[in-house]
Amino acid sequence: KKLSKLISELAISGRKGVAWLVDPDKYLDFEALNWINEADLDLILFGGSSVDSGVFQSNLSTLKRRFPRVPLCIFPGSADQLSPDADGVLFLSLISGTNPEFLISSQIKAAFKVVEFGLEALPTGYLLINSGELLSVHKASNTLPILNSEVEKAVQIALAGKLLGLDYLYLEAGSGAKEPVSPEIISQIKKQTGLPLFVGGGIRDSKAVRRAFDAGADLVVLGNSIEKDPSFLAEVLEFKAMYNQLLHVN
Ligand code: 1GP
Repeated sequence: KKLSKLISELAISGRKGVAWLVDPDKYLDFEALNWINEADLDLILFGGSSVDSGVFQSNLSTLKRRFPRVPLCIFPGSADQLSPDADGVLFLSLISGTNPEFLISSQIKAAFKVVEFGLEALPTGYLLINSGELLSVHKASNTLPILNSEVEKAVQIALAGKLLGLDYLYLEAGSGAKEPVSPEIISQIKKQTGLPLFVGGGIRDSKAVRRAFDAGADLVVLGNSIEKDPSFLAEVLEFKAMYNQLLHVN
């Protein structure tokens, strides 16, 4: 199934999704994830800020072999992180900053390869928003986050992204953020753009997942918390199933 179809089905139905972010640099402990029912996991995102390309390719193939039925989308930290073995790529533009490298230059570098590999590209506005912490994504991108208190500014950027034709928005607090993107910003951006929203960074318990879902996130992205405790993925998938069920009963 095409990734765009999967995401628009979620956004249109109001059902919520969970995406597991796998860092290509980290050892993948599949034993710890043996119980996962593939059907419950909506999406795997694969990528990171600094990755050796050999490790990237081999871990991606391993992941695809292990979870053949879970859609696998590249979340590229650079133009080198592309592979024909994935189902698609978040074609990100970091619109919360003004670093040309991440606004357009990396995308130019990647363009031929994306087409050659036949990857489905999801045009996605990437916004870094948190409570003022500087995390690895800020250092890597050489941009500052929008603050959780700057609601209007965040909405303005998101709207500009929509007007430019971006189909998806990824609201990112940064991996390991102390505070995730605020519900207020999520809900205002959802209300004023209507675009499907990925929300990630610093989400480490079901309460935070619920807050993001309630505010309007379509897909919550979880990285660190699963790395630390793989059973958290089970917990969240169960929570999501319950949330979706309640949503449809009421
Ligand atoms: C980072 O949004 C993701 O790009 C996930 O962040 O690792 O904090 O879950 P965490």
